Amino acid sequence: MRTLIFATNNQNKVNEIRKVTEGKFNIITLKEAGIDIDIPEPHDTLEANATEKSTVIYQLTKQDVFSEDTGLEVVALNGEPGVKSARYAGEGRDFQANVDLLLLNLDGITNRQAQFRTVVSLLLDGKEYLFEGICTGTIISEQRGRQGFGYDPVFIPEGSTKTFAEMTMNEKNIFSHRKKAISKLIDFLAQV
Ligand code: ITT
Repeated sequence: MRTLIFATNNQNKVNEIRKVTEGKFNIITLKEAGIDIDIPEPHDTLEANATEKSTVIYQLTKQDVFSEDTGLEVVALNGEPGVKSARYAGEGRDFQANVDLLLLNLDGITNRQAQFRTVVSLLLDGKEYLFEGICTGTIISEQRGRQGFGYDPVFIPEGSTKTFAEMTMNEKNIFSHRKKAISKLIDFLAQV
């Protein structure tokens, strides 16, 4: 089975992706590879940041690697927090502070449409391939549920009445942006 390094420091992402890649390919996390690095995300698109993360780790290891960058794009906020999702309320990358700021900025706004968008960057033998996954839904005005991470307690995907934070990981993966992008990666790897 093929082995890829997953260039992330977010253990929640690792857990979700391992659920769907089991038996398809092996994932080595940065921690497992002994790499302790805060990968920069300096760009203004998800695509460029995903490329940055996989490229930094490829240059270090010369091994096949993938990364992903995800943003929550809210229609009434002109696509924000978007690429700034992790640091919306500041450099502390505090999930709760980010959610609080989002709810504050949406206070009194009736259009609650939003989407999560994930861009996966795969570097295979040094060549890059990008895969996208989108999950549309709405932002509610209270927080519900304790599973998941980030903006999960305020996001209800289209087709559900539960927030992502009220779902098990398997349920979230029925709808998830990340699952959709990774499924495309899995299909691609099955062909090469
Ligand atoms: P790496 O860059 O190390 O992979 P990160 O947490 O910095 O991890 P991102 O730059 O992709 O990852 O951050 C996007 C932020 O968007 C993340 O910190 C969460 O707040 C939020 N986010 C991403 N995926 C999410 C999901 O599935 N559910 C809820 N919030 C999510």
